[in-house]
Amino acid sequence: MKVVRSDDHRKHFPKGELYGGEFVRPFECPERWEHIMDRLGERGFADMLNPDALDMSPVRQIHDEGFLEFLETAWDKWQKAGYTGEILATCFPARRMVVKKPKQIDGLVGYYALAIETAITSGTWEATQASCAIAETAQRIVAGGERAAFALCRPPGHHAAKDMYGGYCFINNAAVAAQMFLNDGAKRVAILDPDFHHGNGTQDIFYDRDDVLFCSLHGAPEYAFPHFLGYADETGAGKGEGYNVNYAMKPGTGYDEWGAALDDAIKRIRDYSPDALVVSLGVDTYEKDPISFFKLKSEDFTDYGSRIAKLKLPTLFCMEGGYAVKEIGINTVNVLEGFENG
Ligand code: OKP
Ligand code: ZN
Repeated sequence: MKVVRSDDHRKHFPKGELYGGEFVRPFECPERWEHIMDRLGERGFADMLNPDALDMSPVRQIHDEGFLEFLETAWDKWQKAGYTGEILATCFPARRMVVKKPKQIDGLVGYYALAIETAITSGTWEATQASCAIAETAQRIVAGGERAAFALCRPPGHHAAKDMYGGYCFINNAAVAAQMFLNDGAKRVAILDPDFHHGNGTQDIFYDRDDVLFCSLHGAPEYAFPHFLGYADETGAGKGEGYNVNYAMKPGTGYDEWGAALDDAIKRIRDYSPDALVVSLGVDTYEKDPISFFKLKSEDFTDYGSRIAKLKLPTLFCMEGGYAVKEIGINTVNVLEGFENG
């Protein structure tokens, strides 16, 4: 399958992430991308291309205009405020406060952030645009008739909501790609999100819609980031009722239980009979992932790739998380190979 990738991801590399009360080197780091590229090369994925220029029109269908303007101008405003560090939120509209958009940059950051670990730097907006352009280009490849394509997006996207960034995500690449399939004439699109974390952004974007089915397998919010969304009783609203499916699983969940949830999601997707499938491919379900608590082994990734292939749908894989950097390439490419041979 074709791989879309861009060196521009390197423009986003914050020095720090607030984790356990300390500034640590971010888990979401450029070497993740390098390891995936190396493994793709080793396994003969030779058909690699750079993305076309970003088309902002489907991005505007997914995200709020004020939010996009914020992402584009935040670094400038931060500089003008005289700050010398990276942009981090420090204050949020918490319970019983007023959710009105402030004018000053610290206020704006808190208004548009959903978490504090994710820094914005001078190159973040450029890298974010490149990441989304990758998803768009890969979508065009699949819409053009290829069985599948791999969008090696970095930064990831599934935590980015209509008007919020966080969890290392700024623009929701998978959601933009799903919207593009609909724009191209698809009646229905399914998004499967096997990343360890709940795809709160994708859920937010499509919650009241019946043209996108969203199925997420993730660490239960009682125990895992993003902590405040992702319960099983979140099933959609209005005409979207029934088109949001959350499989929230406990610490220590292994492949037997996880695979059973995947099979259920696959059945839901088959019953929905979509015209295309977008996979938010995070491999942080791996047993050695440093920030997650599922227990998948490397061979399980191959197996689940082949189960996804059984849907026989035009399929776009968008890269999301995975922080066991040494094994990220093996696990990611295992899914793609399982799919190709499945
Ligand atoms: C992004 B993606 C754990 C802190 C978690 C944020 C994780 C973002 C994951 N104690 N911090 O879904 O892989
Ligand atoms: Zn994740």
